[in-house]
Amino acid sequence: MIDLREALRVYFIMGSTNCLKEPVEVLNEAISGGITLFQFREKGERALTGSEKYALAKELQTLCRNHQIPFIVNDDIELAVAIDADGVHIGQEDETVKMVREKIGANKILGVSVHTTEEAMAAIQDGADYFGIGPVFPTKTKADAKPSRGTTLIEKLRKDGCEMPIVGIGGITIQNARSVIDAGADGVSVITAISQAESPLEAAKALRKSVIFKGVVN
Ligand code: 3NM
Repeated sequence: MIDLREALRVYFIMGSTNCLKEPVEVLNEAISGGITLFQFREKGERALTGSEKYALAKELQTLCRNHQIPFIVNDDIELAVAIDADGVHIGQEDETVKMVREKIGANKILGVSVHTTEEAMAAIQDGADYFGIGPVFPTKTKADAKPSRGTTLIEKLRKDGCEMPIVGIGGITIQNARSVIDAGADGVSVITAISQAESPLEAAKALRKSVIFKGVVN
């Protein structure tokens, strides 16, 4: 069994539409730079579908397996089950948490995006393993992202005694990542900070350093 809190530390999300070069190359660099988990999120204009999406998922999953990096699929439960992914991540608009848990079984990781305390409580009841909370900072990557609200919900949940593993998401960069951890998150999830970097390898390295090395408080 993996240590989920550890695996969530440097959480990289990507699909073909986010990449400036070949997705497999970007992910390979990100892994070399020290990401701890990968989510395949094939969305947006010109996103792959059908057999092309399946083939890319398999290729990226193989790369993750070779490096013992957990591989999670965004939204597409059928794909996750078909390729035996390590888990899925869903939003509030997708199938209910309960239904997804039933479909994937007890052993896969189930991440859920939550925006309120109520959503968080319901997700715990229904079998979530971790929360994605965002957007912490403004982001251009998700067209329908809600207004950014900083780390207020992360702080509130921790203050209320919630021990669920949490990752912050949305507009997170090497510069601001530490503030998300300091607010109580276990990790940061990023798309742009790594996938659009000139060097995804150096970006992943720097992000890992800012998240994992403690004591560098400005
Ligand atoms: N979900 P970037 S924000 C996929 O708020 C996603 O739930 C969000 O991309 C949420 O790191 C977001 O480029 C986009 O800002 C994150």
